[in-house]
Amino acid sequence: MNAPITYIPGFLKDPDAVLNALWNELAWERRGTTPRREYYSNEHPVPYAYGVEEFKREYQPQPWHPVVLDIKAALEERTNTKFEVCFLNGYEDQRDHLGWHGDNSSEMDDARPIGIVTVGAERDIMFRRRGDKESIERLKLQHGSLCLMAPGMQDLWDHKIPKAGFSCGTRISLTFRGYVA
Ligand SMILES: O=C(O)CCC(=O)C(=O)O
Repeated sequence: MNAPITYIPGFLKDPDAVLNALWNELAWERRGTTPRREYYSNEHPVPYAYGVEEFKREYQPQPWHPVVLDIKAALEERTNTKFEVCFLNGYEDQRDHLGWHGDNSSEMDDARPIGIVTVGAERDIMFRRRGDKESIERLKLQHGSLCLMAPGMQDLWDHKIPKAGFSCGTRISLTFRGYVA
């Protein structure tokens, strides 16, 4: 793997409980034709915007779920890094997905890593250097795992969660990011 990531299987102690609590208890939003559910929390009371012009989307911060706060604390201890933002994606089945993008909006701190915690169905994540459509790398994100994307990576690399080529159940990703106030 050339992409600057660190993969840590078994990061969560009880991933089944996390999946059940978050799938059932969060006020998820599924917007229009967006092929997944979304939920955004930020310690700062500011909206998060991404995309441009007619593709621009804005999210108002939602209350922190205690389970998300516990995972945030464990991640901060493990990485010795503070994270102010968690963006959650809920994939209902194999059809839900997320296209190529970098998490490079200006309010997200590129000097800190981004942590993706996964619960539920095992799905692939793909990485490619921006502008290089040939050299795609894939990794399976297992139930309870952590994938750390290195500082600076979002300026050079894109990632995506493709549709799964097999039928599968629900998956949630929790993406922890640093916020530049
Ligand atoms: O679902 C995932 O694992 C990836 C999430 C992601 O790329 C994002 O929230 O920007």
